[in-house]
Amino acid sequence: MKLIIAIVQDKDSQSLLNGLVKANIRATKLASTGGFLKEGNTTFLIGVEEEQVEHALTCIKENCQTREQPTNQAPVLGEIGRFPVSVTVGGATVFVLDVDRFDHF
Ligand code: 2BA
Repeated sequence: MKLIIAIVQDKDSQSLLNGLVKANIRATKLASTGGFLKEGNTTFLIGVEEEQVEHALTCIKENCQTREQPTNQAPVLGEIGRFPVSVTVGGATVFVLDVDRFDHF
């Protein structure tokens, strides 16, 4: 079994959840906060059998898009102070982990 951890933008979370449910893939949705932008994002925990991993990743790719987001977290420019620039966020940051043991009581 594998555990997929997917960090996505809040704007994509509902369509991803719908896509996963439609694909009969179980998931848990957690509220999270990005360390850089310090803004809300959504983390999905998705437990799947190995043969479902690619299907789940396709579902994530299809439902999550990249967006430009303004930030004032850029490096300080001398005396001018922080300068608002934009960063490209997402579609999704994904980790696929081996699961040693899975119990469902
Ligand atoms: P944030 O940490 O809020 O980062 C938002 C976006 O800011 C990132 O998008 C990236 O474009 C930019 N960014 C992040 N750190 C940066 C830095 N040190 N310098 C310049 N730009 C930086 P994504 O890469 O798509 O990441 C989206 C969210 O995924 C992140 O939100 C964070 O919550 C999570 N994430 C990304 N990489 C991660 C990792 N290696 N471990 C854990 N979480 C990660």
